[in-house]
Amino acid sequence: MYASLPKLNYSFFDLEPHIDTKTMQIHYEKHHGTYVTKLNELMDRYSELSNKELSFLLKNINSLKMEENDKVILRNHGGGHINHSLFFSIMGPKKAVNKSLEERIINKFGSVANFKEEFSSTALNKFGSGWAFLVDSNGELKIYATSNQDSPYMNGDTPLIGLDVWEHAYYLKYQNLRADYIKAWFNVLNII
Ligand code: MN3
Repeated sequence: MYASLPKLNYSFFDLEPHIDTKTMQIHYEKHHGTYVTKLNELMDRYSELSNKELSFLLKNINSLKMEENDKVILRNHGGGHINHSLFFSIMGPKKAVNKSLEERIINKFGSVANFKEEFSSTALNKFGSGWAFLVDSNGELKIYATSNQDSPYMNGDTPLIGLDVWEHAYYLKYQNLRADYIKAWFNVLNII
């Protein structure tokens, strides 16, 4: 099996009241679970690529020896797996601050508050389903949004913080109020 659902370091209810238990459970077991299943089904047919890291496959997606419609599966489900693995790993009920990342953020954006403002605005203004990311782009920090499950690795960048703004990430609790979800999410983002 190429990929597996990474174990969470916390329980589904641990992010209450900011992220509700039901959303966490469905998001992790059903949504992330499906990305893993579909990615594995794909990679079963490309065993010659199964010794490569997923980040490598996404970065080199255009030059892979793979059918075009299978590249779409890799982009959507491989992207889905790698994006959600990051998303679930940077949240938690207790702070576990990454000091070096925080220092880089302050150097780049002036303060953590400034970073949050710019990141929130990017997440809020992403039209439709997608993600807001903080990435390392050749040593420089950048914030941008991607559509669907597109991964920053496809741009040659390394994602450091990712916020899922698909409606499945917040609709049960926040309905159409994406801004409220984004604001609440910073309470459970635990690495800064
Ligand atoms: Mn999601």
